[in-house]
Amino acid sequence: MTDSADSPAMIDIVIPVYNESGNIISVLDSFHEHVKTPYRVLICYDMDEDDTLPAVKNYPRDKADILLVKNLGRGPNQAVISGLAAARAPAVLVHMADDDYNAPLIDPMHDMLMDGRDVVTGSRFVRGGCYRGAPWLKQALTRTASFSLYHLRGVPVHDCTNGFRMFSRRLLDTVEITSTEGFTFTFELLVKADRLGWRVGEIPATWIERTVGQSRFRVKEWVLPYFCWYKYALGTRWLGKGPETVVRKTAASGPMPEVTRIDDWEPAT
Ligand SMILES: Nc1nc2c(ncn2[C@@H]2O[C@H](COP(=O)(O)OP(=O)(O)O)[C@@H](O)[C@H]2O)c(=O)[nH]1
Ligand SMILES: [Mg+2]
Repeated sequence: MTDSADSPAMIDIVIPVYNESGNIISVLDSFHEHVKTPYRVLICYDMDEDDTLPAVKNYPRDKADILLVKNLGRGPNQAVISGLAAARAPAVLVHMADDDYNAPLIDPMHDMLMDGRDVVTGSRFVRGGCYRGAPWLKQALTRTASFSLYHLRGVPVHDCTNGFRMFSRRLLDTVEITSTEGFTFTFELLVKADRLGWRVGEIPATWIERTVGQSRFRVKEWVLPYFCWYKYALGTRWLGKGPETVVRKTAASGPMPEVTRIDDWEPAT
């Protein structure tokens, strides 16, 4: 375990990974090319044998400051939650390992966060955004949920479930995350920030189905956990549920994940 507090990073970029050796280098290159705000990358993996780890170990040290975060549980949601627990920067971005096209948005998202927002979401469903290549059922549910929730005044942004989202330190230090499935952490943090009465913002973003590897998204298994947060969002406006109903983090909240500096990591023998 290493202390992850001694970093000058203004943005900690949390990336859940599952065998992403074919994608991760172009993602790290995209950060190096486009992000001017000091940042650090937290690679959040499940298995010691994950092929992403040797790939990032070989990445030039002068191009990225990288920490490895071992998932406290299993699956992408817990991996991200583990990364959020290890993050220390004032702004924390969740970014997917098959996305090497949104990096130009990171500095503007950081500017929006510093301007007083607690969540800045990439939005696929606004002018300039795009959502391409997902299976039809996932597309239909995602678009319907986002469209209806915006128009029912559930949330003030047009994309409720995008994982590509930046969060403030204040929000991460305040809210207890209870989601366990899919990528519901992102829906939960959005609707809780809104219920707290804190500002959320959006920026047009792109989402394209991966071309390397297979999606691990399980639409039918995860639809109910997503629906819970849909109801929660409606409860804020329509049932008058206020900030006092948002479960707060306590000092004792959650175990800390194992964090390894990339220099200290060795492949399992
Ligand atoms: N740690 C971890 N990361 C995962 C897991 N499944 C997916 N991911 C990561 O989550 C991100 C999005 O996964 P993907 O399968 O592309 O989902 P989709 O974009 O919704 O189709 C990628 O960075 C994956 O590597 C998992 O079981 N554990
Ligand atoms: Mg994907």
